[in-house]
Amino acid sequence: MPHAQLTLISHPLCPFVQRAAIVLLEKNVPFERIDVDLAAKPDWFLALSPTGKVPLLKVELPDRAHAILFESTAICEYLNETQGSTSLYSNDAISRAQQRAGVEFGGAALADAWQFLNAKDLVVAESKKTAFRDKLQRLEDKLD
Ligand SMILES: N[C@@H](CCC(=O)N[C@@H](CS)C(=O)NCC(=O)O)C(=O)O
Repeated sequence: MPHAQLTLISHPLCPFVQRAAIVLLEKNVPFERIDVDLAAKPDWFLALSPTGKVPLLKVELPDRAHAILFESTAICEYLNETQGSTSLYSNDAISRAQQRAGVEFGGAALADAWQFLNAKDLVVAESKKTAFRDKLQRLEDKLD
């Protein structure tokens, strides 16, 4: 497969961006990172992002037009499939399903945390805080 040039369009505090960055770093893949001010989204970013959210991954391949990927899970799956020969998922189908469920659960927890931190009113803040705490408790229980 030809070598892709990768650009991660990011925000320094976004946990969903961190997911993609972790996969890139784990796989030792060089990439460029561009941080966007989400409080004043630039026009070029709004033109690229179907949801107005980060992360985006720009994939430039020599033999085709560049692609813009969005949604951290899809970006991580793409990176896992295309970068290096070792998958970050288990070879065992049951474990793999459990890992994917963990990714889904983690996404919901990260969304609660982000919405809590960015809540504009107390009611939302309290409800997101409770939801985030509940999910952390489920993780604690699992660790026990
Ligand atoms: N489901 C998305 C969530 C991404 C997300 O919520 N990103 C936040 C920052 S952490 C964002 O860009 N928010 C900007 C906005 O909602 O306007 C993913 O997994 O990529």
